[in-house]
Amino acid sequence: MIYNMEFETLPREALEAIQLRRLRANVERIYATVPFYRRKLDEAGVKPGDIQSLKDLSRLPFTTKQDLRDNYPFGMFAVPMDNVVRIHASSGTTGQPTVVGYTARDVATWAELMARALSAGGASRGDIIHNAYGYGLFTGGLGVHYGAEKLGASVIPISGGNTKRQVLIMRDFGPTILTCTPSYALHLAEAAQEMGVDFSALKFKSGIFGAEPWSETMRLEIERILHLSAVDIYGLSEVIGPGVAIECVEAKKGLHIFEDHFLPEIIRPETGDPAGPGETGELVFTSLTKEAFPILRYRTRDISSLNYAPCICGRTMVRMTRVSGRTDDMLIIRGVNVFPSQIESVLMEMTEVEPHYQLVVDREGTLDNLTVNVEVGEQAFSDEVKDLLTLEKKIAKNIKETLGVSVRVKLVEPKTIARSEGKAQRVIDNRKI
Ligand code: DLL
Repeated sequence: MIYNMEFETLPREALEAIQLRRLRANVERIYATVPFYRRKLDEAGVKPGDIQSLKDLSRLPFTTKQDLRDNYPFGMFAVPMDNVVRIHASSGTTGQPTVVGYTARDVATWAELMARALSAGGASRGDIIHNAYGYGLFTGGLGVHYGAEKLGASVIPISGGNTKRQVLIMRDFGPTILTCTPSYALHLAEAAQEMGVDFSALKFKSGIFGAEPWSETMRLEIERILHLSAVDIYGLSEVIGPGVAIECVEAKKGLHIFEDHFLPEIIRPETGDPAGPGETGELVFTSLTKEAFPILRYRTRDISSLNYAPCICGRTMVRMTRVSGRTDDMLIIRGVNVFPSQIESVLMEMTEVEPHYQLVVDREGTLDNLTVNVEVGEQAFSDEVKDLLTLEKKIAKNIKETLGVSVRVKLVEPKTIARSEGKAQRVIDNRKI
């Protein structure tokens, strides 16, 4: 269902008029309030008044993660701390976390966008949402929570972890919508099976999964195992958190971006030039309405493309293709560019393996080697060694044929790859150590 009929179905012309008005006001305000941006705009020789059309967006300088780090923690806030009611931060596995703030109005905007998102994903009043995204500095838990309440659904604020208890609550409370990372969804299903709780007997209709890359074949696998309709939700702390874009449950063909609040672009990552229509490149966002932490042309490093074709669901908002990976996730194995999600696609097409895998990159001399560790079921593992070797060869051959890269494949025992409660760690890079 469309939560905000007026905005989500705006004709493009009307939408662009709103975007331009908001963009101009935003740049004006940012220039006046954030010294960092004022300096950047001055250096680029652009004045807020120069923004006359949406095309002028490309005159503005980019903002990078490094800029956020340089201004750690609150240097890019555009309002006094008195007006900041919430602070979140990205997990920051490498280096400093990036810190973002929200005014009361930002929290309300975010709740509205998450209500739209949950609604697009199949939720409505009367649904019970089992929210297993982590609560805390991570934006997933609280983002979904506020959206669920705004929608009028009942939210179970279970957060991540304590997996067995989650299964009991799913059995007893009868939630109808599951929200968590796709990798945690699989972990929950596995725990349920061990506890004798049958997912097909639970009441889930939809799962709203995101915060990490997952492939189309992984979607099918999750839908089969969890007996629900799985949709992809995208977002990032720097832009607002979850609720930047979501697939509609009707089409599941690309994620509608809430363009009345965020202006998307695709650029060529090497040059920063705008990509052509439909071309795949790096996603860049400019916030249009955020008060505490507005952002201009933020380079997400996420790889996607934009599709302006109409969607069967009736929403007019542009769709981004699922994020296949990040520019900094790309592995270069003997000259071949490889994204973990491409390996995942090949693995998930094979019925012999389980949806649990990890990639290990090692350097031997000057060569980088990729080892794909993937689990097989109990049955396969008890087969003869020669059968396992044959399967390893078959997987390596499929990867070679699809991606053009030679990898080592190692079948591992069931449940030996670490399960995640949040974002899965798919790649172990031993080259950095
Ligand atoms: O992961 C926000 C979020 C929470 C999104 C819950 C969806 C659901 P960060 O921790 O700042 O925010 O991480 C943002 O995660 O730049 C992408 O690289 C990745 N990411 C998020 N959603 C998806 C997705 C949250 N659906 C970073 N597919 C982003 C692929 C995703 N990658």
